[in-house]
Amino acid sequence: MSAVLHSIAGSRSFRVNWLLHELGEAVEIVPYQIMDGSLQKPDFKSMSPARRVPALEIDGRVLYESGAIVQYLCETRGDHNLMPEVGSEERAEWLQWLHYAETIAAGIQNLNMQHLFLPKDWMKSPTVMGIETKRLAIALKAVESALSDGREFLLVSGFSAADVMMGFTLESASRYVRFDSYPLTAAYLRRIQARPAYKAAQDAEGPQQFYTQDFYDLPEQGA
Ligand SMILES: N[C@@H](CCC(=O)N[C@@H](CS)C(=O)NCC(=O)O)C(=O)O
Repeated sequence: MSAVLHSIAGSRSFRVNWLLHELGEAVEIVPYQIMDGSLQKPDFKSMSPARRVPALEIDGRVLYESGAIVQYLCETRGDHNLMPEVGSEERAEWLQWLHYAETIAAGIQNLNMQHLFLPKDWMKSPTVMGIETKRLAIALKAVESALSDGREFLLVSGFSAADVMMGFTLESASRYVRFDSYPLTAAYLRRIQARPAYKAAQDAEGPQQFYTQDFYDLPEQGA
């Protein structure tokens, strides 16, 4: 039986979708939208207590935290090079990148709320937007710095599931922070977007529907 991924196109569920494609695992995608109330339906709430995607039905269970799902898939699916073994030199670094993707994602989520989801301008805070943009820019420096030794992916040994956690996250970050100051990160993002499994996963979930601009500038202070 194929895995069933409850997903919003262009959201964190893309991590799971992409990893399943990298692993060559069959997946059925059930689409949701962030603002249409579909995440509040009883069937979905019983699978994901925070009412968020991804939720993955797999191996007779439901998992609902993207980093945990990525690690679970790496641990339960054989024949891949997506995870350094426990005790190996790169294991700690891999785990750190896996979870650091959520540090970056949390900043994006705060900016999504301000720029996209608060319906009235008076609800938005230019101060919060400015602070969160700065914090996101600072968090991105770790990625640029890691890539400065010439490595192609987050681990020196090559592509891994840490890149799967980070990849979509950087794509979203580039809507709020200009990557001109992060040239290595921009090139890294292009490398991972060129992977056949990344493209196949995008085709499987369809176009994202909440960003309507490539880049969101900060509002004028006092506007
Ligand atoms: N830490 C969780 C975060 C899940 C999450 O916040 N997902 C977002 C999409 S990227 C969501 O479903 N948001 C819906 C909402 O906040 O109502 C994970 O990585 O799975």
